[in-house]
Amino acid sequence: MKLPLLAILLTQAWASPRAKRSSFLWFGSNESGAEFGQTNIPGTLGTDYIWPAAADIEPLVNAGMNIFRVPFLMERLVPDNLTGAADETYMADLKATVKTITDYGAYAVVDPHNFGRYYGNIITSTSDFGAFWTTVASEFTDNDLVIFDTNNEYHDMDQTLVLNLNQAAINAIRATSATSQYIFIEGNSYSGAWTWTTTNTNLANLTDPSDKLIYEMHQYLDSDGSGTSSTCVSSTIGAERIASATTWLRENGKLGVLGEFAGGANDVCEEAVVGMLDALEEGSDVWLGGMWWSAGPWWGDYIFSLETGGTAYEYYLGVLEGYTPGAVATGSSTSATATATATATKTSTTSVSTTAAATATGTAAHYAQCGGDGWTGPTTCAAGYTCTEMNEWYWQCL
Ligand SMILES: *[C@@H]1O[C@H](CO)[C@@H](O)[C@H](O)[C@H]1NC(C)=O
Ligand SMILES: *[C@@H]1O[C@H](CO)[C@@H](O)[C@H](O)[C@H]1NC(C)=O
Ligand SMILES: CC(=O)N[C@H]1CO[C@H](CO)[C@@H](O)[C@@H]1O
Repeated sequence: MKLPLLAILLTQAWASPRAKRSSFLWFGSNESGAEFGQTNIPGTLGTDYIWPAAADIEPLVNAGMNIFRVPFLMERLVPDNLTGAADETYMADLKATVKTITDYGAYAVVDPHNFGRYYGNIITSTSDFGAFWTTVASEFTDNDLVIFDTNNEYHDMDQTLVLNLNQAAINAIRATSATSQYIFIEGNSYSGAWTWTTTNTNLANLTDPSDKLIYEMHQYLDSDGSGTSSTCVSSTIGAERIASATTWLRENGKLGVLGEFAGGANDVCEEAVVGMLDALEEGSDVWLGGMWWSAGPWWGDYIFSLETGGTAYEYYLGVLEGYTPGAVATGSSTSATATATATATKTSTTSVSTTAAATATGTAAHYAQCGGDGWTGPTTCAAGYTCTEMNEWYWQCL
């Protein structure tokens, strides 16, 4: 689809190197914990795994983030078999975590972090997979801020099976009354953006009666693209690795989201991350946003931790803030400004309670979202600003 004229004009108006205003619908982070302890299933809450709490999420909401991906394990949710009943405690905790996120007015991505496998075996039964999704989607039918992510990072699987599993999930979700929520599709080969066009082109054939499919791709910037090293290939590798996927989305009339990305805390990676996010924004006719990998309470000194005080929180939060929906930020950030911004955010007195209240009932502030498909927040703008369509998913107060 084409960028509306207004968006083009605004993009140009803001294209000075010193300032930019994000046109993303979504920008946020993964929130890890419930998928931890994969060698101990079901394992014990608090020992093997943990759910992210409001205290983990709130600093990122205050930084402007509005989407959080919640990984969990299918084996813990439906321990007996894919068609079986949910474990009541794990399901209740998943629902509580989702509610914590959506009560902030943010989107919660429900992410079975299973790589297309169940108890280590590739899932081959599309009807069983559909049954699993019936169980999950039935719990979230009345919350428009929930997004269903069919599965994390299919890999080394038959390509037609990946297509069929995704379609079975879509069909099952829509057969419940969950017809208004977005569904995130993932592909084979770890859903990599850089290999999408050589691997996942058949997924263009997926269909959704509600027409709310988003192609979720992942991209890391180390040499093997695995996200296991803090060394990036080059300062331009980010933009390079997503370029062919951008073209694919456009040529096929699809929309995408970068569901996982990260880079190490160093200059080369920072430039590569900024270059990738700028390229995504330039492609915001097809890219709706991104999610950092990852925040969560148990990351410790993990190279990409976006948990308060973590490596990426200190180094990258100031950079990432510039890409939150409606944000106006200086074009370049350093670790020093990131830390300063993070500190200011933490000690801010007008924090989340204000944000949440405004989202539920009040007026939207200058640059805030005020409409678009699936939007349930305020649609009137603060005095002096007009709710303006950026695209069908995103209206904002200008
Ligand atoms: C699946 O698990 C449920 C209990 O959750 C049980 O009632 C059912 O018989 C199981 N089905 C199969 C095929 O094992
Ligand atoms: C989509 O499906 C059609 C009809 O089955 C098929 O001809 C086409 O090759 C498929 N497209 C892709 C990209 O696989
Ligand atoms: C890059 C990265 O951190 N990937 C992680 C994705 O999630 C799984 C499960 O938590 C981890 O095993 C990977 O290391």
